[in-house]
Amino acid sequence: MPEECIFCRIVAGQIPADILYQDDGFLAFRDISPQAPTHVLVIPKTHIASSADLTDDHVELAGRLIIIARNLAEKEAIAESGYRLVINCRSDGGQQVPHLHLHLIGGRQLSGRLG
Ligand code: DGP
Repeated sequence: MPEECIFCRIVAGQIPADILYQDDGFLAFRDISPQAPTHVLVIPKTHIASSADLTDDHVELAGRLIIIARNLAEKEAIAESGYRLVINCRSDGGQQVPHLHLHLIGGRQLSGRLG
């Protein structure tokens, strides 16, 4: 675990977070700076810096990430109205925290703009 990684520190329990879900491999918690009524981050517990660092060995991990977000959308009661799943990657993608995370954003009408 990189000592300086904020999300690894949340996984280790060194930084508090509003945790909604966890299992052996994944953690989901509310974003500290929510952009919508529901804004949850789903992360693998293992440190993977970005989606650009995924390999063929991560097919199951990448799939689980989306399924966990899908299940949380049900729990948050936004599945029917809809939501957005976003992965920012590296500098041009606007990634601020270099630990792979999937944003689950919903609970209001989101803009059609992607960038
Ligand atoms: P991104 O730009 O995709 O790297 O988004 C990183 C998100 O992480 C951003 O929406 C704010 C959130 N975030 C940063 N630090 C913390 C933290 O310490 N706790 C929580 N819950 N969220 C954080």
